[in-house]
Amino acid sequence: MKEAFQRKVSVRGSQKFSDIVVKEPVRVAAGVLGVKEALRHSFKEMGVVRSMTALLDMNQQEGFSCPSCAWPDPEKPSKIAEYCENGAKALADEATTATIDAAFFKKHSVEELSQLSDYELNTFGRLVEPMILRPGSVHYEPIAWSEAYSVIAHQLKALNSPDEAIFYTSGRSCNEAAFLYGMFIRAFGTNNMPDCSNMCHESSGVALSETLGIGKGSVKLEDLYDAEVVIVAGQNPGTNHPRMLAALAKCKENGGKVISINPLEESGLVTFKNPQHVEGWVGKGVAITDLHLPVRINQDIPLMKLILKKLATLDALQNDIFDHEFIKDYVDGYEALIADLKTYDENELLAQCGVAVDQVNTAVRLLAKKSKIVVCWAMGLTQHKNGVANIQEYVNLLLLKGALGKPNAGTCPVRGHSNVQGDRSVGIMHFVDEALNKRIEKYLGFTPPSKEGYDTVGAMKAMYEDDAKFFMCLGGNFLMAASDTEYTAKAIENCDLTVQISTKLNRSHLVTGKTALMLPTYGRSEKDIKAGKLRRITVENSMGQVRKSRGLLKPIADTIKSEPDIISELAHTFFEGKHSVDWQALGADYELIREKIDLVIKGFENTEERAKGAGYYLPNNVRELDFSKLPNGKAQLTINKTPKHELKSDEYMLMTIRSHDQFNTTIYGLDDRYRGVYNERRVLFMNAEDMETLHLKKLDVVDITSTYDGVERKAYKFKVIPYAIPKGDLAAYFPETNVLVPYNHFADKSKTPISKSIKVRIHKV
Ligand SMILES: Nc1nc2c(c(=O)[nH]1)N[C@H]1C(S)=C(S)[C@@H](COP(=O)(O)OP(=O)(O)OC[C@H]3O[C@@H](n4cnc5c(=O)[nH]c(N)nc54)[C@H](O)[C@@H]3O)O[C@H]1N2
Ligand SMILES: Nc1nc2c(c(=O)[nH]1)N[C@H]1C(S)=C(S)[C@@H](COP(=O)(O)OP(=O)(O)OC[C@H]3O[C@@H](n4cnc5c(=O)[nH]c(N)nc54)[C@H](O)[C@@H]3O)O[C@H]1N2
Ligand SMILES: [Mo]
Repeated sequence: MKEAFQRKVSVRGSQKFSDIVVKEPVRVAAGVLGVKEALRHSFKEMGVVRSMTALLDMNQQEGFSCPSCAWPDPEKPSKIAEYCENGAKALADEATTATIDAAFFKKHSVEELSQLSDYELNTFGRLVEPMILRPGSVHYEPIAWSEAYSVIAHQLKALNSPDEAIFYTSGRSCNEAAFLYGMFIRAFGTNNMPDCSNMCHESSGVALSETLGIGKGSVKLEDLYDAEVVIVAGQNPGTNHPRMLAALAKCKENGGKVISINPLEESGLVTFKNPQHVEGWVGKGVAITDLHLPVRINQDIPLMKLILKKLATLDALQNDIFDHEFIKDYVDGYEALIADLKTYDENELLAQCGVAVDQVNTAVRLLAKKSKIVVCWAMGLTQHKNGVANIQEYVNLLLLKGALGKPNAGTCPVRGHSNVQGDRSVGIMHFVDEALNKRIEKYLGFTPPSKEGYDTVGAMKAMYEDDAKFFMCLGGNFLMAASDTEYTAKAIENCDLTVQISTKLNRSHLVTGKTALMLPTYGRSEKDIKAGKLRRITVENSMGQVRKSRGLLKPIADTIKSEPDIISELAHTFFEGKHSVDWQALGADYELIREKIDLVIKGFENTEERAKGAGYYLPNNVRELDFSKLPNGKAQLTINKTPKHELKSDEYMLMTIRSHDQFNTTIYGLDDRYRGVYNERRVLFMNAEDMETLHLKKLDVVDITSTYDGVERKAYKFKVIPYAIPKGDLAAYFPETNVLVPYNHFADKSKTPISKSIKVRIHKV
C-alpha cells in the first residue's frame, strides 16, 4: 500500500539563540520611552503618514477600536492620543505595508517556512491572496475566491455528520462577522464552536455565572476612578492592558489604594508615567501599588482564605467589617462559609501562600473598613486546575463586603482580545442556550442543533482521535495557542481540510490538514467599502459596552475580503441560495446584520443608533442587584478547597506568561523591556536561591520537562535568568512553552488549560 503523503513541517520552528542582553527590570511603565517605542514600531511597519493618520483615529468615538486588548475607552477620550504603546504595536503589526503574495509561496515551501521562528514568520507581512495547499504539495498556490468557497462547501457536504466539522473563533472578529459565522455553523448543523475564550476567561465566565448570575464583569470604567481599594490579581496591565494604568492612576489621585497580588512585581504596577499628560513626560510618575503581595503560583485561595478569616475575626468583635444588611438581602451561604473558614489554620494558610504575615495584615487593614472595592484579574487566576474556584474565592470577599451592585465596586475580569466578549455575546459558544435557539428558530427560520459541541480541549481530542475531519478558523493561531503543541499538530494534520481566515502568516498555516486554505481578510484599521458605502462594524469591550468602529486606512490589497463577506459568500455557496436566511443580503449590508442581532441576541436593542459615539451598555443583572435566576434568588458564597500540588523535591511550578513584545502568538520583537530582557525569548525566570541549589549560573542553558500521566514533554534550550520570583516558582514565555502543557489537564468546570501551573523539572544541558 502507498504510504500517505506527510509534509515534513516543523512544529517548533527555529530554536536558535540570539545575542541576549539582560539588564535590571524597569520600574517605570509607559512615559516617553513608551511613546518612542510605539512610534518606532509604527514608522518601521507603516511609514510616517499611515502611522500618524491611524494612531490619531484609534479609540476616538468616530474612529476605530484598537485591535489589541478589550480595555474600554473613556467617555471623553483624550483628544490627542487614546492609545498605548502596545496598542500602537498591534496596529503597526496589522497595518504593516509589507505583503506576501503567490510569488512568495511559490518560492518558499511550507516545509521551509516552518523552520523559521514565530517571530520571523510574522515579519513577512500581510496575506493578500486566497491560497490553497493541495494534498501531496508543499507549496501554496492561488485559488479564486469562488473556488475556495466551493472547496469548503464540497468538503462540508462530504462529511458523515455535521459534527465532524469544527469551527474556531479568535477574539478579534467584530460582532457582525461572529454573528454570521455562529448562525451559519448552526444552520449547517453543529455546535462545535471552540473559541479563544475557552483558553482565556472561560473560568471567569463559569465562576461569575454560578455566583452572580452573569458571566461578565460588573464594573464600568468610571467605577475604578473613585474606588477605595482596587485589587489587581494575576494580571500584568503594564504590558497587556496599559490604558488600565491611567484608570488606576486616577484612582490613586482620588485617594484610592491599589493592592497587587502576583508572584512577580510587574513594572506597570510599580510606577506609571501617563504619556497623555505633560507631567507624564517630565515628572517622576505615579506610584501605583500601595501593597504588593508576592503570592506563590496558584496559592491565591489560601491567601484569600487567610484574609477572609482575619476579616471574619475582626467582624466577630466589631460587627462592622462585613456588610450584614447586604448579606441578609442578597447573599446565600454566609453561615456555611464562616463555619468553613474556622476549619483552617492561619499558619498553614500563611505557609501555603508564601506571603509575609505583615503584608497580609496590611491587606486586612486596608480592606477592613472599606466597601468600595473592585477586583481586577486576568490569566493569573483563570489558567489553573482550580481557576474557577480562584475567582469564586475573590467573589466571596466582594459579597461579604457588600462590594457589588453599587458605584465604585465590583468584579472586573479584564478581557484579552479586543472583541472576545462580543463574540460570545452574539453566539460563539459550544454550549446550548435554549432561549437563543428559540429566537433563532423564530427570527431566522431554521432549527439549530440542540447537542453541545466541542470546546477547545474537546476539539483537539476529536481531531486527534479522527472524530473530526474539517477545521475552520476565524482568525487566531490555534496550533500555537492551544496546549500540548505536538499533540495539537497531530490533531490538525489528521483533518482532510483546514481553513484559516487570517491577516498574517502564522504556524497554523504551515502545519495543516491534507488540504489547506488561507483566506486573507481586513484588519480593524482598514476602510471597509462596498458599493461605494463605508461600512461600520460593532464591538463589545471588557465592560459590556457596545460601540461602532470603522477603519480609515486604505486596505492592503483589493484582493482581500471582509470577514462578513467571506462568511456570507461561503454560506450562500453551501446552501446554493436555498435557505431561510438570505446570507448574501446580510453580507452586503451590516445594518441588516445588526437588525438580526437585535432580534436574536438578548440585550441588543436598536444597536444601529445606540452604538454610535460612546456606545451603549448591555444589561447586567449585578449592576441591578438582581440575582433572581440563582438558587434562593441570591448571590452565592462558595466554599472552595485549597489547591494541593504535591510537588516532588525536584519539581517546580511553571507559569507561561506574555513578554512586552508580543500579542499572544504574534511576536512583535524579542525584547521584554520591563523585565530587562533583550533580544531573546527562550529564557526561564528563576529564584536566585533555587539556582544556587541546582548549581545554575545566570544564562546557563536548561531543558524543561513536564511529566503528567507518565508522559514526558520537553521544551529545549532556555537560558536561566535570576529574578524576583517566589522560591519554587518559574516563569517562561508562551507559546514556546506550550509543548509542556498536557492536553488533558485543565480547569475544573471551565476546561481552561493549566497554562499557569505546570509541574516541571529542569536539567542543565
Ligand atoms: N500587549 C499585549 N496585550 C495583550 C495580550 C498580549 O499578548 N500582548 N494578550 C491579550 C489577551 S488574549 C489576554 S487574555 C490578556 C492577558 O493578560 P494577563 O493575564 O495580564 O497576561 P499574562 O502575561 O498571561 O499574565 C498573567 C499575570 O498573572 C501572574 N500570575 C501567574 N500565575 C499567578 C497566580 O497563580 N496567582 C496570581 N495572583 N498571579 C499569577 C503573572 O505573574 C502575570 O503577571 O492580555 C491581552 N492583552
Ligand atoms: N501557554 C499558554 N497558552 C496560552 C495562553 C497563555 O497565557 N499561556 N493564553 C491563551 C489565551 S488567553 C488566548 S486568548 C489564546 C489566543 O489564541 P488565538 O486568538 O488563537 O491567537 P492569536 O495569537 O491572538 O492569533 C493571532 C493570529 O490571528 C490573525 N488575526 C489577527 N487579526 C485578525 C483579524 O482581524 N481577523 C482575522 N480573521 N484574523 C486576524 C493573524 O493571522 C494572527 O497570526 O492563547 C491561549 N494560549
Ligand atoms: Mo486571552
